[in-house]
Amino acid sequence: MARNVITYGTFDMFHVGHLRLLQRLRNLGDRLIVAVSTDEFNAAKNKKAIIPYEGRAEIVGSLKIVDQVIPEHSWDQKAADIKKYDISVFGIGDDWSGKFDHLKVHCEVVYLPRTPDVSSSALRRMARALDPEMIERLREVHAVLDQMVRNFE
Ligand code: C2G
Repeated sequence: MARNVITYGTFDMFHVGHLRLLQRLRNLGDRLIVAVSTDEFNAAKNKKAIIPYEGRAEIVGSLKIVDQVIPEHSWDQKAADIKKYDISVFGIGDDWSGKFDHLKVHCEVVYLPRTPDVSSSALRRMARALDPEMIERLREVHAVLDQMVRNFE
């Protein structure tokens, strides 16, 4: 019987932390299903991804270690997904440690160590800082501060 593994996430600005997690999860079974958070669900998570759902799903789905991508619409779909896709293992990073123990009645639940020093939120901050409009605004602020200093001299 195939051991199907499932995980859930936003996977914005796909990076090596996401990749290593998916690789470790894939090695726990024969098939890996990834539920990618929709943009609407991200709003419920108070997350604003830089990359829209379609792009995030396409990137995750392009990985040879990922057998199927489904949308994650809500917090409450996991139990139904586990039944629908005949899941043996639910896995996620240990920033969620303990949060999904209620799924243990349906399947194994594993929390895997996150990859340190990389995060989508840091990449989002960098992307925003490099945004040309932001740089223009910073230039204007700098000019005003410069003028203020000159006024005091
Ligand atoms: N991750 C990781 N190492 C990092 C960053 C992320 O192992 N440096 C893992 C997270 O622990 C998570 C997965 O990569 O298991 C996806 O991370 P996010 O996109 O931040 O997922 P999140 O927004 O936490 O969504 O219902 C569950 C939620 O949808 C999880």
